[in-house]
Amino acid sequence: MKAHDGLYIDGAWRPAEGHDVIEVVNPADEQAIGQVPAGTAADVDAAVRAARAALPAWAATAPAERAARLAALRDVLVARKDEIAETVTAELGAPLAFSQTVHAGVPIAVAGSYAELAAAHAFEEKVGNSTVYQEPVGVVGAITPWNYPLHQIVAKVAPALAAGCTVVLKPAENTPLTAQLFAEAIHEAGVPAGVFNLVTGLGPVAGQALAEHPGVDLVSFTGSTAVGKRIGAAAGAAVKRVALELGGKSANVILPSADLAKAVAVGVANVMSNSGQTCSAWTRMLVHSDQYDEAVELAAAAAAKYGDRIGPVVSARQQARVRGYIEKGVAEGARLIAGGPEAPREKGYFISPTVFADVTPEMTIAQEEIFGPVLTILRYEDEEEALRIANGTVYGLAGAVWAADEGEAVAFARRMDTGQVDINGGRFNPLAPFGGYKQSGVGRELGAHGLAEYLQTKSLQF
Ligand code: TXE
Repeated sequence: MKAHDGLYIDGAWRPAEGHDVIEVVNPADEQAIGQVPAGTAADVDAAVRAARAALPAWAATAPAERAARLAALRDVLVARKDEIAETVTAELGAPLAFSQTVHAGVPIAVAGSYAELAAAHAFEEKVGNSTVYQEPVGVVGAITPWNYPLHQIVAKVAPALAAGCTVVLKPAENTPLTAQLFAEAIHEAGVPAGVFNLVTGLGPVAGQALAEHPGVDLVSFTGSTAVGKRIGAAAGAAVKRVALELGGKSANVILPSADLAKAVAVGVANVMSNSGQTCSAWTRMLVHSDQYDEAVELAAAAAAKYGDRIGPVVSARQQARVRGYIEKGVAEGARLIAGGPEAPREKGYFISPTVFADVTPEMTIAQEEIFGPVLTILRYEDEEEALRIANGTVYGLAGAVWAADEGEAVAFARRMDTGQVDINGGRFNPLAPFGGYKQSGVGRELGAHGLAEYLQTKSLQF
C-alpha cells in the first residue's frame, strides 16, 4: 500500500514538524501496511494558515467554477475506484466487493451530487426590499472516523468546497491511507493550493488542536458521543459553528401487517453490513408479540448464513469493546440465538454475526451503541408500546418501519424522534439530509441541507 510520509498542506506534500508516525494495520490479518506522520499542533497551525490564506480567492470563485472542480474530483474518484476499494479493504478489512459498491461508490455519488448542487444553488435571492447572500462560513476543521473512511471525508469536504469554504481535514488514525488518496484526488482535480489540507494524526493531539484552533470557523465532527460532546462544548464557548454526527441506536419497527420474512432478512443484513460499524444501523428490531418467535427463528437462520462473509471490526480495541457488550447482554439475561463473544478466528479482529432475543428496552445492549455485528430483537404488544421503545434511547439518528400499507408506515415514522427513516427497506439517496435528533448530533449532511451547514447569510436592505 502506498503511503505518503508527509502532510498535504498548501497544495504540496511536506514533512511534519515532528517525527512521530502512526502504523496502519490491516484488521483482517493484523499485518502492518504502512505508516503516516502523526501531525501535531504546529502542523495543524500551518494547515489552518494555508486554509485561511486560500479562503478569500476560493470564496470569491464563481459557483460554476467550484462545481467544475467538484465534477473533476468525482471523475478522478471514478478513475481511481479500484484503488480506493483496495485501500479501504486494506485498512478497514471490508470485503472487496463491499468496498467497491459502498466505500467507493457512495462517495462518488455524493461528490457528483455536490457538483450539481454547487452549480444549481441560489447563493443570492431577493426578499422584498432586501438581497440575501449566502456566503461561506470560512475555514472548516473536519474530523472524521474510520467506519466509512472516504464517505465521511467527502460528506464534509464536498459541501464545504461547494459553499466556498476551505478545509483542514484530520482523518481517523486507523484509516489515513484513504485520506491520503483523497488528497491526491483533490490535487489531480485542480483544486487550488490551500483550499484543502490534510493533517494525519491522533485525535487527542491533532484532532483537539484543530477543534480548538481560533482560525477555524466551523468544526464538523463525526465520531463518538463522548468526543462530540467535548467538541460541542468548546465550540459553544468560542461561539463557533459546529456540526456533530454522533452515534445511534436505531429501531427497525416491523408492524404486524408487514412482510415479516422480508423485513427480518433485510433487517439482519442491515446490521451485519460493514460488520455493524454503521452509525445508522438498525440495531434494535421491534416485533409484535404474536410474530416474535417466528421472527427470532428467521433472524437466527439469516445470521448463520453470514458466517464468514463479513469483515473484521477495525481494531483490537473495537473487538474487545464489542465482545464486552455481548458478554454484558448474556449477563443481563438476553438469549443468544446466533454468534457470541468468542473470537471466531485466531488472526484478525473478527466477531461472529450475533443476534440476541428476549431483549428488554432497559438492557445495556438495547440502549448503548455497540458498533459491531450485533442485533437485538425486542417484543411489543401494541403500536404505542412500539413507539415508546423506538423513542426510548438518548439517540435519534435513523430507523426503519415496515407495513403492508405505505401510509401506515409513514404515519408511524412521523412519530419517531429520529432524523431519517427507511420505509419498507428504503434506498440510499445522496440528496436526502442525514443527521440526528437528540444526542445523535447537531446539523445535517448530504444534499441541500448539508450545503446549508457551510453557509451563513448576509442581507442588504434597499
Ligand atoms: O471514536 P472517536 P472511536 C462511535 C462508535 C465507536 C465509538 C468509539 O460507537 O465504538 O464511537 O470509536 C478523533 N479531539 N463511533 O474511538 O475517538 C479521532 O482521531 C478531537 C460512531 O474511533 O470519537 C477520529 O478522527 N478529535 C461514529 C474521530 O475523532 C478527536 C463513527 C473519531 O474518533 C479527539 C466512529 C479529541 N479529543 C465511532 N479524540 C459515527 N457517528 O459514525 C478522538 N478524535
